[in-house]
Order: sequence, then structure tokens, then C-alpha cells
Amino acid sequence: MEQKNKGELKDLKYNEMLKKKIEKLKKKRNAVIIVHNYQRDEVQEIADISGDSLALSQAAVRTDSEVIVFCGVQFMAESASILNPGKTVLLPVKEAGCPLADMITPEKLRLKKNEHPGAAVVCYVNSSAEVKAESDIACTSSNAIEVVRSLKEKQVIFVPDKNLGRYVQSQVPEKEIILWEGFCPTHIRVQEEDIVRSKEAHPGAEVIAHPECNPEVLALSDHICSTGGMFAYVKGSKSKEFIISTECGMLYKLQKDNPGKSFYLPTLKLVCANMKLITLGWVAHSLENLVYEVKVSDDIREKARKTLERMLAVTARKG
Ligand code: CIZ
Repeated sequence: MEQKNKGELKDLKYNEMLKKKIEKLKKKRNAVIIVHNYQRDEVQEIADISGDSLALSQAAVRTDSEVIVFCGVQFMAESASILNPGKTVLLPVKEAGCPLADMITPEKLRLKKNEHPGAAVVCYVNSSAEVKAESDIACTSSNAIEVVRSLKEKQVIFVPDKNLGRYVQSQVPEKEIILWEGFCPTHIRVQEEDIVRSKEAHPGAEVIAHPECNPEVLALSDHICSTGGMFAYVKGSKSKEFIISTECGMLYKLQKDNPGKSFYLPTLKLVCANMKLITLGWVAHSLENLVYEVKVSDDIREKARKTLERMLAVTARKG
């Protein structure tokens, strides 16, 4: 059995104490804790529901709880709030933002729309409520291809992730995709040589990459999909080893759900600092003080809700 040092044992004891406190506060507040796949392991351990941003927003709609503690980043909590106007949505650390979402503003998007008046605007969910309000339809990495295919317009302004947009273009050649120069600072850290080195170290492993990675990395991958798609793919694959090119938090649940399989990161740089801001201590603080409430103004919410609901309708059509 793995030996733990004194410091690690102290941390474990502290975490156990916090988990008990969170459990009590959750009952008192009639709250549900929903946790994104990229969160810290110990935060994933207390999840009532875990998943990708789409699954979490949908789960938030189904819950009877009055309070939703969203362990993720700002745009995810905003989406939950937009789809659940009657509920209190809390983000335990208010600084937990998304640098990709910050690479576009509604003003700049309006200028782009003026340059391409006939184009439809598809926004990745990693965008602010204001940008969603300026868009025609949202998408996630799990449904971006379907969403773009569903549009009647040939020209599509795809914001803000250029790598996801480029990947969608390769799968939907009948459309003309106008890319935005945004990127995820975490996913672009994986380099071609990281994949080459990992394949040499684990020659039997399949490489699965998130479409936010650079095109050179995607070209070396066996399978490209969203985080939700990764769980399904690994479950159905006969392989025993996988190189996972996405944020390191994914390894917690992949390993838990697939005890007989091994998972490797191509580089230790795959850490999203924003996702890791939320700790058990902040979750307890959030429940105790009902902070930090994420609210969207009524006019923006109404428009952004339509953008999200159009996406949900496309996904529902698939069944
Ligand atoms: O949509 C999400 O939750 C993100 C950010 C990634 C993914 O592929 O699930």
C-alpha cells in the first residue's frame, strides 16, 4: 500500500472534516453540488453530479434543489443560471474565469457580424452570457459538428476557439467557417513532440485528444472528442492504455470508472489554473455564506437562453 507522509495525512484528515461540514451545509441549504470534469480530485469526490458543461447545465434544470453550487468556471455557472432563473447558482471562487471566454467581447463580435451579414454565429459554450446573447446558437465540443451541420446558412462565424472551429470545418466541408483567433491556453500547451514522446513510452496506448488542442496534435491522435466523449470511447475500447490530451482533472474519473485500464498525460502542463482555484474549503465557505451568486441581467439572459435552447433542441433531435 502507498505510504503517506505526515503532511499528506494531515491534509487527508482536514479534507475529511471539510467533507462532513459540506454534507451538513448542503442539507441545510437544500443544495446540489455539481462538478466539472476538470476540477480537483477531492472536489470531484463530493459531486452529486459530475460531467461536462452541457451535461451539468442540463442536470441543473432537472434538480429540485434551491441552491446549485457550481464547481467549474464563470461561463458554466452563468449557463446554469440562464437555464434556471428561479434558482440560486453559486460559484465558490468568483475569480474562476476562463481565459478563452475572455478572448472575445460582444462589441468585437458585432463588428465581425457586420463584416459577414449573411453568416450564422455559433458560439462555443466557453463564452460570456453577453457573447451568447449576440450569437444564433451555442455549441459544446460534444455537439459542435451537429450544430454547424444543422444550420441553413453556408457561412458560419465560429467563436471563440479557433482549434475547435478548424476541426469542425474539417468534418463539415460543405460549410464555410470564419474562425475567431481564440484558444484555450491549457490545451495549446500540448506539443507534437509530447505526443511522440508519450507514444514511444507507451507504444500500445491509444491517443485521445480534445479538439481544443493544436491541429498538429490532433493529426497524431487516434480519436478526437469532448470530455463526455472520452468516457464513452474508453469504456467501449478494447485497449488497456490511453494517452489523454486534455486537462489533467479528467484522469480522476477515467481511472475510477476503468480500474483495469491505464491513463497517461502527454505533458504535466495540462493544468487549468482557474479550474483548480476551487477547493473543499471554498465549497464549504460558499454554502455557509451563500456566495458568490452568479446572476445575468434579464435582457441578456433572455437572448442567451434562446441561444442555449437552440443548441439543446439540436442535441435532443439526435436523441
Ligand atoms: O464543455 C465542456 O465542459 C468543456 C470545457 C470541455 C469538454 O469537452 O467537455
